[in-house]
Amino acid sequence: MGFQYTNIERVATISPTDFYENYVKPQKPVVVEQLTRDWPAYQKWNLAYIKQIAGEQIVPLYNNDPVDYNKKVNEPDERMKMADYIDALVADKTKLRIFLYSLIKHVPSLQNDFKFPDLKIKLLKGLPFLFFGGRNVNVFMHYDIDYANIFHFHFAGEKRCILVPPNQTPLMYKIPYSNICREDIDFDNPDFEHWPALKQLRPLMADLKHGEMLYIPEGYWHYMKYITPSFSMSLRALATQPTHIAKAFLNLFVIRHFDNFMRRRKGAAWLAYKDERAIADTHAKLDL
Ligand SMILES: O=C(O)CCC(=O)C(=O)O
Ligand SMILES: [Fe+2]
Repeated sequence: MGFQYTNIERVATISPTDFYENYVKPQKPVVVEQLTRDWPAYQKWNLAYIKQIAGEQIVPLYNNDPVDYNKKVNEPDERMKMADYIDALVADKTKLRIFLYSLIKHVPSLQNDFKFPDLKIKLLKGLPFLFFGGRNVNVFMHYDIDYANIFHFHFAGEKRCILVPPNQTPLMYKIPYSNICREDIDFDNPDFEHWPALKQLRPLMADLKHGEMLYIPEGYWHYMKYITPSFSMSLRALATQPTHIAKAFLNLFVIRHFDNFMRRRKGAAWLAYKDERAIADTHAKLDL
């Protein structure tokens, strides 16, 4: 038995005001299917095109191994020429992912292919991050440390997105001082005996196709699975809810540095301590 998923709402198109009133204000996820129809990217962005214009770039790649205390958060596991990486993706020969990489900074012509849409919320105008992955490759469950609103556009294939609203965080076996949960939870096939709090979890789900955009509100947990080799672009807007703004500051300026300090000082013992606390804290809150 797996999770009981609720499908995320979908609209073909939406006016900026309706988007803001119906989704941003109530902090509700939605898929907008046709937002990119008039972008050059809708016609152009596929893996062959990226290989052609960015093939010579050396890109940072991540595997799905558990957190290693020797490594800083976000340090890449490998680097490769983009052309070789895309060949491996298409041939189903790699499990490596590109995560939070500003390919557009290195290949500025990509900027002409997309627009910053009017969604009545102020988008950060810095260059957006891209994410790539191969068939059946998943992105670990997390929420973004800065509690941003995320506008996640998908291209060149299909991807499954699982979301969990922030009010269900007490069920998530969250690792203290971080924005991830226990890495040994299999969200594709959850073991409810081992993780009893997850029985109460009610995640949301959307399968994104080429050109579709998923709105991920502030603090929402997200777990992704690339169904076919493909890539995504995330535009972002700063947190607007006062509690989220406060938590974002705390994360960025205090907690992150404390966690890195403790890793350096205590190494594996620090990670083991946090792993235990994730279970103890979750079960204590729920009387399990
Ligand atoms: O799709 C991915 O690889 C991760 C996307 C993500 O975590 C984000 O946009 O914040
Ligand atoms: Fe994220």
